[in-house]
Amino acid sequence: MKLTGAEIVLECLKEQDVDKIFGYPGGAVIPLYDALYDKMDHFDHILTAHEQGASHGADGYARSTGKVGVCFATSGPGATNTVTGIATAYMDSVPLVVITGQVPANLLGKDSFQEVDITGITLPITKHNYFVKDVEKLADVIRDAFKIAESGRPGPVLIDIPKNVFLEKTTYVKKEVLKENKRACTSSNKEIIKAADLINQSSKPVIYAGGGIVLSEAANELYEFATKGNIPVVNTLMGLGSFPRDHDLSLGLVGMHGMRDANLAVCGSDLIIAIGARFSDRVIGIAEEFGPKAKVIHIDIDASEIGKNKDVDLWILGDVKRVLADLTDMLSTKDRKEWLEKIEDFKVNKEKTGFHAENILACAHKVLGDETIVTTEVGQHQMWTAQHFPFKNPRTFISSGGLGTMGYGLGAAIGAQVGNPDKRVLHIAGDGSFRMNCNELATVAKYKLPMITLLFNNQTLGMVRQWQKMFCHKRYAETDITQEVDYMKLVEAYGLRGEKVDNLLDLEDALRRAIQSGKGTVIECLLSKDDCVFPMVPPGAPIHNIILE
Ligand SMILES: Cc1ncc(C[n+]2csc(CCOP(=O)(O)OP(=O)(O)O)c2C)c(N)n1
Repeated sequence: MKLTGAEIVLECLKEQDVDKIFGYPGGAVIPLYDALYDKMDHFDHILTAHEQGASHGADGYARSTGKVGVCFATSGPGATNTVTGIATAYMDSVPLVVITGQVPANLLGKDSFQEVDITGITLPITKHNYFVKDVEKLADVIRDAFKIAESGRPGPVLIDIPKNVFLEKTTYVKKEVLKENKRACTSSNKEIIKAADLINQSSKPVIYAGGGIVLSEAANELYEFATKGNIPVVNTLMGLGSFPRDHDLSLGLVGMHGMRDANLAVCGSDLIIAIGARFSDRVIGIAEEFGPKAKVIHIDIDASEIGKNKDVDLWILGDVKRVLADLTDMLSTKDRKEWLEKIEDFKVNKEKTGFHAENILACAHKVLGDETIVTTEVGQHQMWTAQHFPFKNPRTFISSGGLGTMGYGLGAAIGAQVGNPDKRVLHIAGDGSFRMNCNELATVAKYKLPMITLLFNNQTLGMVRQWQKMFCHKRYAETDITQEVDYMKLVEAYGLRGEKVDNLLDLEDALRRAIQSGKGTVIECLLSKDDCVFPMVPPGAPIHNIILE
């Protein structure tokens, strides 16, 4: 069967079981959209307000469903608008396939209208990228791109296709996608036996659980492993939801804004078992003081992470799901009572009163429930959410960890809602982040998405202000964003529901009304600009150096 390049792209997406595409049309991809016009019975195309929103949408879709997110953009500015989304996905190991149009081959290298070297630009922020000059190669490139995006440590792949290649014809032969194992195990049984011995001998072990557990669908295996050995679990930002926060062994977030018991458990432990985590600087502070007396076992699928940020005593390369299952079989059952009691003493139980983030999040959890998918922007609201929303399930906390992208959360929430139409999606935003990409409210309205945004309006770029307060003698340079925008009018202009609240009772009512309405709703919560996120470890300090208030 002879098809155009554009038709081949769509057939190859079908081969991969893709039915949701986030994108935005333009000159170089007009042939692709023209082919899409005939395939609307199969594909749902989500037309965002901006290509950055499309890239974050594909990312939120991927993180919440475990599938590859797909994004289309035109050449030039369309392509460059996806760059932040691609970098965000790259830093957090999210599988994306981004397809960009390029100027026709005869105009390449001439500074043609909307010509930009997007493969050059995205080289350091993609797992791999392709420039397809020959329509004969197109189908296999797309198949390979999906394989690369999903296999091993996932990541974004970009395919740049000149307009003429979309229009040229060649024979297309459908290929079945083999359901092969995407994550191979490369370490031998010897390492796993050694690791089990170390764990069985340890009296003060800690599991340092990262996003690799979520990516490998290994939450059940982690649960079996931790509970059999009675080993406490600390989570990275990306690892939240991989272990139920309401379990006695869960110590929650570790690192710069980690819980006191989580940070002190790591510092006092004799064995750190790092699973699908990368010892990020925001977690470990000073590498040598992250568990100074501890041996370290590192389990990861990506060999390049071993020893990169922290020296380790033993490593196991492979799919954490399989490694954990094997390790659990060799684990002795222990109660580790003394160690767990010691950790209990590290806890701080200080309840906040009033309309504070902690209570707002508790209220949202009470009304919306455990199954809710929560996305955040970047800043104080993000850290409060990570600290206080009791995530129980993997793929329910969606946030830009590695790149820290303000403006990520609304697009990601749209992607999560599109991928999970029957689930509740809650987007938690700071006012600064919200302003960055609130244009995507148009997308929420267009597709009638019932998602709820909690807009934490503290009239400031709170996290930066907090650093200015703590480390710059309260010299608040350019962090005030006081009363400049009437968010309720803005929300109304997009045809969505808006409510403004300043107390917990009204918030609860507003949340219930939002659910009942089934309409996209923004609830603006009025907060004090002086609220700070604690605990906090100063940047560059060891993680036992905890400021509590
Ligand atoms: C795109 C981008 N620009 C700048 C920053 C630096 N930054 C980190 S947090 C923050 C303030 C965020 O303010 P807001 O969204 O209001 O959230 P809050 O901290 O008040 O909860 C800024 C400017 C960033 N992370 N991303």
